[in-house]
Amino acid sequence: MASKHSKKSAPVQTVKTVASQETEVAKSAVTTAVDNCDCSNESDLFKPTVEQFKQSIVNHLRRTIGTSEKKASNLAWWQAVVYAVNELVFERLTQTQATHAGNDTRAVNYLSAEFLMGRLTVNNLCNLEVYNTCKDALASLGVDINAICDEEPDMALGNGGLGRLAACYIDSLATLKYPSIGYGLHYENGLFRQEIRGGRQVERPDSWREYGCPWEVCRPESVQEIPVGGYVEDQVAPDGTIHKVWHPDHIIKAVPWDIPVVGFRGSSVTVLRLWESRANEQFNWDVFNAGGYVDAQEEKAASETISKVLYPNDSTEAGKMLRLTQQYFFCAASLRDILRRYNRAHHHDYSAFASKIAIQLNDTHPAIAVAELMRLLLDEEGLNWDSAWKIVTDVFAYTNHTLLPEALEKWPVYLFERLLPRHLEIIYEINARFLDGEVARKWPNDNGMRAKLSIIEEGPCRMVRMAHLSVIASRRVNGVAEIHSQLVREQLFPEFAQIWPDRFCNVTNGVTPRRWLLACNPGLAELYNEVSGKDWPLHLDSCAKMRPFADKPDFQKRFMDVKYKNKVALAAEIKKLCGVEVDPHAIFDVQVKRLHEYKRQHLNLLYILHLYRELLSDPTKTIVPQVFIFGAKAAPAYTLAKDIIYAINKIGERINNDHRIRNQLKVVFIPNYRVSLAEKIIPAADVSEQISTAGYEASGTSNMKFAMNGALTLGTMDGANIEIVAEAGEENNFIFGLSVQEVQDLKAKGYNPWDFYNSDADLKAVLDWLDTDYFTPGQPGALSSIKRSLLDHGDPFLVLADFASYRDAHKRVEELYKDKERWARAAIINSASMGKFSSDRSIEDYVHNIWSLKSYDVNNK
Ligand code: 26Q
Repeated sequence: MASKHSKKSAPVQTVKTVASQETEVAKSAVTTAVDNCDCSNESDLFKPTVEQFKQSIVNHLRRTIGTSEKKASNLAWWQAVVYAVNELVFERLTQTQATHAGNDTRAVNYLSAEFLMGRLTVNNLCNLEVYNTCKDALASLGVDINAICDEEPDMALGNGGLGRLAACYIDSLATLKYPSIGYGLHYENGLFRQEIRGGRQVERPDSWREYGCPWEVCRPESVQEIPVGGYVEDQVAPDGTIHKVWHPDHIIKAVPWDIPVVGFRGSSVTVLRLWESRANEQFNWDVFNAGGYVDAQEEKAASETISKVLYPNDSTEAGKMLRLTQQYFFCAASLRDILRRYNRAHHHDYSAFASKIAIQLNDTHPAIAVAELMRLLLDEEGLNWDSAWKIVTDVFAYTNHTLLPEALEKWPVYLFERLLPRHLEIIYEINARFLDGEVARKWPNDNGMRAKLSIIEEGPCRMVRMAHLSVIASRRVNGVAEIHSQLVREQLFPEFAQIWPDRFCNVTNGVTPRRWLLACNPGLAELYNEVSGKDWPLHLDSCAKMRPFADKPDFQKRFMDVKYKNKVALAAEIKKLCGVEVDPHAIFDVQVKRLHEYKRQHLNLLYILHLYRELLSDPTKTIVPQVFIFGAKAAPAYTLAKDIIYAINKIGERINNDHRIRNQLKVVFIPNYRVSLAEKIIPAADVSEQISTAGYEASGTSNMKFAMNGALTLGTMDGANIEIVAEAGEENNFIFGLSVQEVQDLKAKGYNPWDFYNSDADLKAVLDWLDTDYFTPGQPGALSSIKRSLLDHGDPFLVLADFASYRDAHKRVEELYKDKERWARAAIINSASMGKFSSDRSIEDYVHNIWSLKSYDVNNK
């Protein structure tokens, strides 16, 4: 497959061209491999034989990378595999783009500051149904596919749920053949790599493309120039009209890198376009000529800083100029790209713009795009305000992902004045028209309401409220689970919902079953192939066909054998990463997610302490062996979250080495939790901990992944947990704790954590334990901050209020686990009931309720 002419690629981070699409091999053969990944001949896509794939890999190894089979490192083998896969992908990409251009299709542009893609190799091989072809090809060369695929760094260009959701949606958009593109930032450093030293989190840079990323292609022909700073001049035209002229003081170059995302069975390819910031040499040249060599270098460094690093917070980073610059930078570049493509067909006639373009704002991070599109239409394209505003409000839609007040983005006005003076004027104008229009009509002369709904928050430091801007400019505003959408409508934006009742809707999140079942759990995928037929990754509802098997002992055994094998594999990984021996027969109880007080990892920890105390107080006591598995990164400045990580590690250390409890309890913290680890952990879980305070977790998405893979949910009635247990049955899961309403009532009444501390001896004992040096010998008080937050600081997330109920739920877990048949039955029913949580269903909801897209079969010729 490799072209005779394919060049040896230059080493690191250089511009790379697409490998030649010329193929040396005939396009006649079909794959010889049969298994769950390479299962169908459904697609019209060319599939190489094992021999052809082998040749392609070897050719790339020799000619693209410049090494030989004898000398090649695992990294080189991996690169060669990627280049071989790319030949299949790029051809499909070209066909997809030609189909869309030929039909002048309407497309969605998904704007997101984060895309947490993880690794792409196994996923792409599975989606192209050539995994086994590749495995056999490599085996015939004496190379193990697992070792090769483990070389791939994660693309960790996101913090957590929101970023991974964007990645799942791109996968579904490609699979469902909807014209679409993802736009984001090409961070040089993704989310930090977490090391644990002495039990504490240490952050290290993650340079995911240190040795180049063979999936991405630079597109120099689509570079954009992005102005920033400066001032606005009012120019009066002869007819008296005022023209706004922005004189920026910097121009930054936006360089696009494309990552093709291939749909299942190669249905179509969607592009993820990530913008890298570079200095504008031309612009700098003037400074240089004026004798400002050092200034020019400084400016170059400043420009290139923009896409250097992903902010590692999953809530807020208040008032950081660089963060606002990042947001503006990628939105401005993306909008120019959108306009350029639109104008190729429409020649600056904007009458069809809103019928061709939908733009989705993934939270408020890209909200500045609203002002930028207005600016482009008004100042550069010469539209009047009303026409421009009509277009904007027809095009944008906004997804809210959080109710936490501190996570609602606000930017100081003074930052806008410095960075985006013209955008600030436009925001003022949008605001004035809104307050004097909709607000004045509904609440005449009500200054309180004006202040409440204004985009500008008044005060000593005036702020721009990005959520208000997003709601006002969007045709749809959606939450990410039923309960969350209800709270968005009723509690976060009630007045906006009064003005525009039809604007608010729900789209419950989903996850791609290709990555989160087919690719990460081949054993279970094989069972689904048998029971549901091989199309289940496209129609996850068909997994319901497994439900009748839930009562059959032989099927239960097969299902639990798959789980057991996955647990054995995870146990080996835990040994490797943590040095802790765990028994795969024990309950694997897992909580993996960002560390946040509202997610309540410390509630889990309090229960572990309680269980440990029980074991110590009665040395003869026998329990079902349990392994508590954690994975979590904390925002680097979030001290309490880091203290909780420290506590998990220190408590784990003590428990794991305490022979008195006879290995009945183990606690492991797996460092550097990320997508590729999730793919190993989730298929091995028995219990999925989803224990946020009700009303705080917008949706959660790992809850869906766990249930799909046959874990039982131990959770609160929060986010998508509610919908998950509605599908899978409360009786097959362990629901506990206060409901959203009860949380609100308790808070309204005045919650006093001391009441719980004083009335529950058990709870008191475990909290007091934290003040001793039992877990941190010689350092009493090293874990006290957790206790303080729960008592002196008011326990804002009601950990103590839910403790007793959580403890009871855990006892139910133990009881059920003793009954192998009933547990197996519940696990099967959970997995078989997750059809709703395929991201394909979510995307269809977006398409029907928000985007109005048509899908297009991609021509293969
Ligand atoms: C904001 C400003 C400055 C710096 C960072 C940020 C920032 C970055 C990331 C704010 C929020 C995030 C991420 C939020 C997030 O991941 N939310 C989660 O979204 C998931 C997908 O909808 C939900 O399932 C989770 O419930 C929600 O917490």
